[in-house]
Amino acid sequence: MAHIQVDPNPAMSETVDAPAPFRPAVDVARDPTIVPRPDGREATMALLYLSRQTDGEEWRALLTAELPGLDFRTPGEAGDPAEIDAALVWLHPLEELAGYPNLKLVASLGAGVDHVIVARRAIPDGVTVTRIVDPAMTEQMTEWCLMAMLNHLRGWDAYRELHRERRYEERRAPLPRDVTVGIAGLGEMGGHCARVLSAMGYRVCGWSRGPKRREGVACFHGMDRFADFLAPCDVVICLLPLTPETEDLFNAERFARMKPGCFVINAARGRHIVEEDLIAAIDSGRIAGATLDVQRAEPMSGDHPFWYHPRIVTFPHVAAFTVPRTCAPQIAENYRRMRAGEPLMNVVDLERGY
Ligand code: NDP
Ligand code: OXD
Repeated sequence: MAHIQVDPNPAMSETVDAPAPFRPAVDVARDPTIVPRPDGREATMALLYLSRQTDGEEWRALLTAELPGLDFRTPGEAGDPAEIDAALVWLHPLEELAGYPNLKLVASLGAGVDHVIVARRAIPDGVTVTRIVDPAMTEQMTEWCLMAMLNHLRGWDAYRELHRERRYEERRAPLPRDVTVGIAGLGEMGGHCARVLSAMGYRVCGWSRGPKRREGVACFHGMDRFADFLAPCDVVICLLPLTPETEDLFNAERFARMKPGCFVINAARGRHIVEEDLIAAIDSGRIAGATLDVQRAEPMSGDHPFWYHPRIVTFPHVAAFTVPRTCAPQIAENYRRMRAGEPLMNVVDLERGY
């Protein structure tokens, strides 16, 4: 999920290097390329905040501190569409972007950009789309995946039950070296998770689109190696972007070929999994259970079977938050670069879809 207004864990600030205050080399309050407005008013360009999740005031404060003179607008302040040259977006209908003739940058406030890609037709040609890449977010994701995996491997639910029943009983847990964890997606999130799990002694394999070499990770790539990647896994963690190739990837056929007793963790997007196939695979005993941070429809309806399944735990898309404090510098820097005509960071390949 993308976005919090209040840092959920202020203690984290000690572990994240504060970037040096950003010094703009261009005056973001004025753009000499802008043609004067017909009414004679001085034209300035503005960054528009479009998110359903927060009112944007925290981003306004952080970004205007980074870029003095920045004209930051929320939808109620949008004004003349010709004055908008950048949009900061999260889970907001993006069709209106088609009406912004001078738009140059669409910055996703999340790491995932499927919410932008679905509205691609509304984004004028030549507009650059960027996403968040932030170590503070990556660390949260690895932490969440570890939590989900260890709860399963070390029998947290079973011990809770025993505790409630005041029963003092041992349950065996496998050694890390005997557990194979498969990570689908070896990018920013998956790559970090693979490194950490490998350092902890797990057997780690990873799957990506193109070939990779990662120390301590058995790397597979391409759709034709997906089954080979899955076959030995005791735990599978999905950290893929949602694209036409990765939608419905985990379906009945794939579950049937997975190692009996495999545990499924999804922290990417709900649409990677055919939900009824997952339930059937768990009910049949093939799959041990699942921890799912994401679902096909969020929030899930009240009668969604996941709520009632004893071997499925859901989370409300909270594995890794976008922390405005750690992400504002990269957004500000990209806005400055865009104004200066310099190459941007964390650019999304719209053809590839991530
Ligand atoms: P990256 O773009 O850095 O990495 C994506 C990885 O997936 C790459 O290794 C890529 O392969 C691989 N991949 C893409 N398509 C395919 C394919 N068809 N077959 C095999 N591998 C493929 O993304 P991030 O790691 O930053 O983020 C991953 C996803 O996590 C996001 O897109 C988002 O949906 C989700 N996310 C969820 C959050 C939450 O709170 N639940 C928070 C943040 C992100 P290659 O390296 O070869 O290109
Ligand atoms: C995010 C995402 O960044 O889910 O939160 O993509």
